[in-house]
Parts: sequence; C-alpha cells; structure tokens
Amino acid sequence: MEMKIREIKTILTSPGRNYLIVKVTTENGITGYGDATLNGRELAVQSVIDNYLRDWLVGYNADRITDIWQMVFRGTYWRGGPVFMTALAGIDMALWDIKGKRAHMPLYSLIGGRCRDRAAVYYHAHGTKRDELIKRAKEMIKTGIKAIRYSFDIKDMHDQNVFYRQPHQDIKIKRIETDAIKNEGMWDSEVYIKNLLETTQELRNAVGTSMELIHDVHGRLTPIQAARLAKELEKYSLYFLEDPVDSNDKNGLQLVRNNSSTPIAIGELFNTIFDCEYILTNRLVDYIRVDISHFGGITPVLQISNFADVHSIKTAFHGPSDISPFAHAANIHIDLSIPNFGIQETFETDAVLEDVFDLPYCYKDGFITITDRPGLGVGFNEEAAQTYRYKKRYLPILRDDMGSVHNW
Ligand code: GCO
Ligand code: MG
Repeated sequence: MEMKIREIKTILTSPGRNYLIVKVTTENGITGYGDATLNGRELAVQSVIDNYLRDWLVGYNADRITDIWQMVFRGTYWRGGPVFMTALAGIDMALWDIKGKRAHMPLYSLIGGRCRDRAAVYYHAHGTKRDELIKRAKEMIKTGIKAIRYSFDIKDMHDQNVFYRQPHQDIKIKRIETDAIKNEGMWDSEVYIKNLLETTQELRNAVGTSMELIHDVHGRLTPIQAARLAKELEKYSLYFLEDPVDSNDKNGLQLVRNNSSTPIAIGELFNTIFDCEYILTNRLVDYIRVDISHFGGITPVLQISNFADVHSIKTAFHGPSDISPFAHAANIHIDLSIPNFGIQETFETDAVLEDVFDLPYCYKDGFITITDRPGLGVGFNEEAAQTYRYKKRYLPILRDDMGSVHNW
C-alpha cells in the first residue's frame, strides 16, 4: 500500500546523555522514530539528515524499507562511514516503527516472531579500585545479574596522580583533562595487562562461577600482546574478550585466534556488512556485536545476523548508554527473534531518561523482556526532550608516555 513520507525531522536531546532522534511522519499521520546518535558527532549526523536525506526522501513510499535503504546506501555511490550509516539507521528504524504501528504488531512479530521468551543481558561493572569493583560485582549478583563487563582504573606505578583510563567510563578520574575538548588520558599497555590479569584472578575467585565475566580491550593492544593476554585469560573462562585488537586488523585478530581459546567478540566499529565479511567467513570471532545505529539500522542487522548464523557465530549487539532507547528496543526485538542470539549488552538506566522516553522493556534476573506495543514500542515525549538541551562533547584521546596517540 502506498504510504508517502510527509516529513522527516531530527530532535536533539540530552536526558543524561546526548541523543539524536529521527521522526518520520507519513501522509496519513503515522509517526515512527529512530535513533541516529553517534557519540560526539551528533551534529554531523543531523546535518546529513536535515540537509541531504530529508528533501530527497520526502514523497517516497514509507512501506518500501529495503528499497529506500538500497537507494541511500548504493545509490549515493560514496557509501559507508559512521556518520552516513548512522543517518541511514535513524531513517530505517523509523520506517520499521511505522510499519509496526500500521500493522499493529511489535517489531519482533514483523521479523519472524519470537524464538525465545527473554534475552540474557550483561551490565557494566566499574571500580576506580580493584576492591570497589569486586564489591560492586558481588552486589550485582544479589540483584540477579548474571553477566558483567568489568573495568577498573589503574594507578600509574610511577606517578600516583595519573590513572590509566579503562574503556569508556564517565567516572571522573584525574588525568590530563582540561575541558570537554581537550579530554586526554594516559595509557601504558603493559601496566594494563598486568593489572587486568591480577584483577581477573581476584574477581573470578570472588564471584566463583556464578557470574559470566566479559572484558573490553577497546582495540588497545598489539596483536602479539592481545594473543598473550587471551592465552593467559583462558584459565578464568571469560564469556568473551571484546575488541582485543584494532577492529580493522583482521590478520592481527587471526593471530589472537590461533593462540587462544578465549572466546572473542568484535563489531561496534563496523559500519557495513563488508567490514565483517572476512571475519565471519573465517570464523575469527564467536560473537558479532555490531551497533544497530552505526551499521545502518534494522535492515542490515537482520542480514548480518543471518550471515553470522551460517558460520555458527552468535550475536552480542552493542548496547551502551550512548545510544538511545529506540536503538536498545530495536536490539531487543531482534534478540528475541533471531536463532543465533547470544547476549545483549545493557546499562543501568538513569531515572532522567524516563522523563523523555517511555521504555517498553524491563530487566529481571539478568534477562530482558519487551512489551507487545506496536513497532519499536518506545514512547517519546517531544516536549520533555526539548527541555534537555544538547551539550557538545568530545570523545577522549589517549597518549603513551612519549606523547604519541594511542587507540582509545
Ligand atoms: C562498549 C563500547 C562503548 C564505547 C562507546 C563509545 O563495548 O560498550 O566499547 O563503551 O566506548 O560506545 O561511544
Ligand atoms: Mg566495546
């Protein structure tokens, strides 16, 4: 049925974190929302939608999601990249939301129906000190959480005022930081490896086998360092080790694989199926964890999930606090309806988020479920969203002791 797109609008909001939301409205007044948040580059994505995609897509049939996706991806010739794919993802999610609302069906029903009743999740557990992390993990077990991604800050052995920053923590730590633009930290991989091994041992002893442990290296090690680490970690039976090397280094990943049986997960930096094709066909990972907002939306994530399944690889979609509830909801609908779901990353929700978003999902005993509201099922209060003003923020930069830039 023909159902033309009447309007495409972007909304920036910051209830605790910055989010860029896309709103698509059809001629018959159905609205769909999608997430187009790209941490630190929200304004760049907004410009692609407002200045490029909007005028082009208004008037197209909203029902033809695959056609619109192909048109924007292939038709633009210079394809891919995080900014462009995030813009496309926002539109794609909104179109699926519209289709669900029109059919009076939740997304999971539209894409094949549930394969399971609930989806296993993992939370982030961070401690500025090792004992703090262990205390936190033990508290989490009591609340029913069954899997954590653990991280900690490391005090420099020589300079007590310097901490090595662990992947993506918002906790204020003392480092060479002046403002939101010059947000720089120090890094030493050998200090990190030593601390990680000691921490993992203590954590495993403290939680026993009652908790799955995940660690995110954030692509900060060289292949040989990562191979050594993954081998050493075997005795602690991690659920997976994430991004042990730079995601672009496929041969580096192969080296890690050849030297260790620690399960590996990768994918949050990939933007197209072509970025992961070699890794999947060569079975270099056990979990693929693409980010629905940076990978172009629901349409390509369904495709990559099927492709991974053919290679006995499970999913562990990226789900940090810096993507909005629309992306989280989309992840969960997919988690529930694909055969090869593994685990879903999640985070503890800040109450302020619920001033703007009415969440359809809820967590219990380490699992997540979602309501049967149509489409993505997320309610969005646009007026409340306007009151949380966007705050410009940059991602941090890491440097080693010579001052050279290191992977963050
Ligand atoms: C994860 C990720 C995040 C990223 C963040 C960057 O595994 O959850 O590594 O923590 O660092 O999404 O904006
Ligand atoms: Mg990560």
